[in-house]
Amino acid sequence: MKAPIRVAVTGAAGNIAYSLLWRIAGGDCFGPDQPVILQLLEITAALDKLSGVIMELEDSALPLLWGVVGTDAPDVAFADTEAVFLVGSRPRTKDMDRSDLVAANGPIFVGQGKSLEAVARRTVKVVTVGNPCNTNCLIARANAKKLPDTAFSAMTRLDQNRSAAQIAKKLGVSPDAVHNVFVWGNHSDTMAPDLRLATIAGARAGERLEPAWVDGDFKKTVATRGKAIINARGASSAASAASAAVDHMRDWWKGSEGRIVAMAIPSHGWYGVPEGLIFSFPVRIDPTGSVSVVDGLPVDAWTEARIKENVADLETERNAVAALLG
Ligand code: NAX
Repeated sequence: MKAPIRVAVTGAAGNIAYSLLWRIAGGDCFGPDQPVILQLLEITAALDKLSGVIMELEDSALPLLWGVVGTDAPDVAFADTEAVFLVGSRPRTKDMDRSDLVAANGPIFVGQGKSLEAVARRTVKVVTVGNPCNTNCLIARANAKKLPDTAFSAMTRLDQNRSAAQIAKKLGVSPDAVHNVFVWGNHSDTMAPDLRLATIAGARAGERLEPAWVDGDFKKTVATRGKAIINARGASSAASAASAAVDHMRDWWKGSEGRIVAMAIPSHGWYGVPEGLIFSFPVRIDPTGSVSVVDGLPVDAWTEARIKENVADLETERNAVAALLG
């Protein structure tokens, strides 16, 4: 057994965490030989509920779970952490639009960014899940200037997984056989799935998919899936979001084994995306956790329009939170 690592999860009494914590403590993220100490952050009003979650974690007798800390203090939750899942924030409800969500959740990430800078490991990997996740990540990153850009990411893996799952269902193959699907941009209904490099069991996916289906049902289903789940369940995606967060962090921790995956990271100007915006790009991750954007892909007219649309939306969100960017 390795020495344990400290992993923080915020919003730990919430719906996504109720699935995510067991996946992390079960070894799905960091491997079957990597013990973890979970450091769980909640608002003060939810600490009672969190204590129930902690009792359940203990009762699960998970061999890799070497300790659990529950707290309402970010400096305790993030102390010495090597991996952080920023999940805590208010989910969008039927009556909220995106600007309501930006206003409600942005301030949370100022304090959490400062705390990460103060107490997390310098090599920490932070994935932002709480929505609007790209802009929340931007706020956290801006308030933790002493940490490198490479510490920060936002999750578009659920959009990637939804895309792969739709293709697998259409063709009657395992989702595992669908590789190199990625998405561009913002985790919102403007995000753009890109299938041009997709393969199915090693063969080009494009040859097996009708363009009319890709441009019609496929893109519409993936773009509106979050809303469809809210309408059906009366609550936003939880177990699938937890699963995507596990996939995101596992690939970041161990490498993507040559596969292209989607990750929203601070732009260094790739594909004309302004410096610093947290934008989902196609990336490969090596076994040391180093993320490389797959640069130089041809950009067709549809993709160019989607990149511009997502940049415009993210710039609007950035302007709306300008006061929070330090
Ligand atoms: P829940 O409302 O079930 O849980 C959120 C938890 O966060 C609550 O327990 C709340 O007390 C806690 N919280 C609020 N402010 C906090 C703070 N300052 N510090 C620590 N904890 C805090 O929501 P859940 O369904 O778990 O969703 C969490 C977030 O994920 C939402 O913003 C949601 O919109 C977002 N999602 C992101 C997805 C993505 O693909 N990036 C998909 C799923 C989901 O929509």
